[in-house]
Amino acid sequence: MKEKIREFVLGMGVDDVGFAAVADYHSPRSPKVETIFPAAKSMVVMAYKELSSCESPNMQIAFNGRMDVMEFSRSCNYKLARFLEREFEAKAMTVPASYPMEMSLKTMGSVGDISLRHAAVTAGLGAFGRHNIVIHPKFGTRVVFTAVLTDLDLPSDPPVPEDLCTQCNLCVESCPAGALDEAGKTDVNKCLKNSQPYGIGANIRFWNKFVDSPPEEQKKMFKDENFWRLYQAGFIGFQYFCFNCLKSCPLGQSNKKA
Ligand code: B12
Repeated sequence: MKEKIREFVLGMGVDDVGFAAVADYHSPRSPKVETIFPAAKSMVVMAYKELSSCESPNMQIAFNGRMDVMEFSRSCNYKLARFLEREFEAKAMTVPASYPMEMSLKTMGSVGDISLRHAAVTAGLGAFGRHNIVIHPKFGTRVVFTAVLTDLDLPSDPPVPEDLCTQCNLCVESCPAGALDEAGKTDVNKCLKNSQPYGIGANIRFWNKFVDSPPEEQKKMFKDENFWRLYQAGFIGFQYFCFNCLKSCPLGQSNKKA
């Protein structure tokens, strides 16, 4: 069954796929899988190579590369879930690349319903690096994941045996926010402030200032590029303006065939 699923996933153009038994998935900060899908027994985790767009100093182009992967991955999630339902009469539920996500004050929008990094490690698709993201044995750090939860009883793939991170520290040194200074922990606030400058914090600051400003100042604020960028974020959704920990990692930079 795993081989049939693997063949289907790779046939869609996904770069790699792995299987994680729910019993082997441990992400202490994430919700329990049974609260999402009580009958879930396994996850099919898909890995997508990030485009070279992440190297661009032009942040529209850099983030557009991510939007392409997210759009493609959403369609692969749906196609795989339908394949499992059709071919194996399974129940299947999809896990998004990023959003939607729980937005309570407790988590502040920083905890996904399923931790795709922990799922990917369990599915043998890589190992955590010094940057706290997962390094794939072939695609290095430049990889993102989605998953499909299913009630099919599929055993986990073997874990990646070796430590893939070379501890070169380039990710730590290139983080403009110092968010990776403490090993094993990303400082979420530092990362967010720098990487999503037009997120919820900027929105609150803008509108707070707006309501306290006289009409002439308000007119000026609407002409300011800050407002135009917030406006764009309003219909695009979240946007990353930093890819440094991903693009500085030497692992996965080359697309050349061996
Ligand atoms: C919310 C979120 C964020 C938040 C908060 C991150 C966080 N600390 O969890 C912010 C905005 C800061 C963020 C930033 C980034 N993110 Co993000 N993010 C997510 C999201 C949606 C949820 C993450 C989550 O649930 N975290 C909560 C829990 C699980 O985290 P945790 O228990 O605290 O675990 C942390 C540590 O304990 C540590 N850790 C846990 N176990 C172990 C074991 C070892 C050995 C080590 C060393 C560390 C370690 O790693 C975690 C990171 O802090 C996921 C998608 C998803 N559904 O998983 C993407 C995701 C994690 N993000 C991703 C990416 C690529 C990024 C960025 C590079 C942004 C960008 N420009 O693309 C940066 C990287 C920041 C970094 N170096 O840590 C990818 C990672 C892919 C990969 N190769 O691993 C994911 C999986 C999205 C995807 N679909 O692929 N992200």
